[in-house]
Amino acid sequence: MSKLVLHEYSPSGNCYKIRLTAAHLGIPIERREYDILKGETRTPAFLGGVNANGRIPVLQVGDRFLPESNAACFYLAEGSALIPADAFDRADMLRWMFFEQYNHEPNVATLRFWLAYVGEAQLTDLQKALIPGKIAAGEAAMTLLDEQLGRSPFLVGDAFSLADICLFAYSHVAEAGGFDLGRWPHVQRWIAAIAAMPGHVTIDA
Ligand SMILES: N[C@@H](CCC(=O)N[C@@H](CS)C(=O)NCC(=O)O)C(=O)O
Repeated sequence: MSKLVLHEYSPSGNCYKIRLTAAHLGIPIERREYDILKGETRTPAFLGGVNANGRIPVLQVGDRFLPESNAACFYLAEGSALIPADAFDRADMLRWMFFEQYNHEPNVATLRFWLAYVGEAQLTDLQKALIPGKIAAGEAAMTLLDEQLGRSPFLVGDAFSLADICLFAYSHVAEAGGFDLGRWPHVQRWIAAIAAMPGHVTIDA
């Protein structure tokens, strides 16, 4: 495999997903830190050379750059047990990863970032106005997760997959965004099970 470099902001759950995937697979990754609060992913050098979309994470594979956290996890896990062999289960795993990006991350992760990293006093009026909707949508996403995890130990049946890694990343730190994990007992059980797995690394490792 070509040399791997993760362009990241280490508190980000999107970046953590990639480190967690790599840790489970025993893949070494070099890390390069950017302070997104200082606009370090918006410089001409970053936009021109790393990601024209101005965001981390970006997984650099040799001299090629792969933005989007879930795509990077998928690249690392190709051919491993983190991706189900069965075609339906594999598509179902992707279903949860798309759900994560559309319903979960824009609410659960954004509230954590706004409240725990930017700070409520620093938010724009527009951001403040968006908070109630994000709370409701984040709670709905966590409830859906909880219902699924009440039916099976992991999101896609009995086997731990990328779907679990990608949804674990922001679910386990959801309280920093104001969500009460006590409302979702199946999610809590799943978080504890993942945190106890061999190969696990924490978000601040
Ligand atoms: N869909 C993208 C989201 C990437 C994203 O929103 N990154 C944030 C940090 S988690 C970022 O780089 N923000 C800095 C900025 O927008 O300037 C992914 O999953 O990788």
